Amino acid sequence: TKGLNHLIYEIVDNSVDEHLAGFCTEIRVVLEKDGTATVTDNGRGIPVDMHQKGISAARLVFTTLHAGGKFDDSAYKTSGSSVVNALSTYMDVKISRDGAVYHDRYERGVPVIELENGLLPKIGKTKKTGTTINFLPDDTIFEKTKFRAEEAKSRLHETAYLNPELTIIFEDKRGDQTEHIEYHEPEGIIGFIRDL
Ligand code: TSJ
Repeated sequence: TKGLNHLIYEIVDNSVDEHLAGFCTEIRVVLEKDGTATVTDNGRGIPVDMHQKGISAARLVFTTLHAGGKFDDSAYKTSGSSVVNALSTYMDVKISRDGAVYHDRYERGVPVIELENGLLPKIGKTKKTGTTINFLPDDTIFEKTKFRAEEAKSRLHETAYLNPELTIIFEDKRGDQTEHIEYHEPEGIIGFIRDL
């Protein structure tokens, strides 16, 4: 159960990195009725350009295990996402950048979308930028697959204290009515101590 919730934090950490790079002000975490989690940010969007061997950079983020420093191009230092991908029944990816929405999808870590000349297909137009990940933890790997809201809220609140200019929105849609909480802690660690 600890590892299950950790899947969410591994994904969120990438958005926090984008915030620390100066490009993301809001992260949304949704626990969906179907047992999936959705993480959305308003950062630049994972780069989708051709990277190596004719494969989109975004595809490499989700199919390369980075431990050991083999994936040492620091511009693409997304971590954890390939592990979460391998541990998910499916993972759906939408990237908004350069005026388009790009789509990718995996089942137990294996891509199920065909690249078009090495690039992800476009499924729409947008003026926004950002990244959305939706995933279902694999119930053949995890004994229990129900995310724990209280633990997630506590961790996301701590992440907000540590990043005073970031807003983290949490939604739990699994119950009869949606729980909606916004974490924004402009006083940072000072506020954390006060609230303790
Ligand atoms: F990794 C991931 F798939 F899990 C994930 C990454 C999940 C989520 C919700 C967000 C992200 C993510 C990655 N948000 N923002 C970024 N940014 C980049 O990957 C990025 C964008 C631009 C550039 C650049 O040099 O132009 C470089 C990077 C690493």
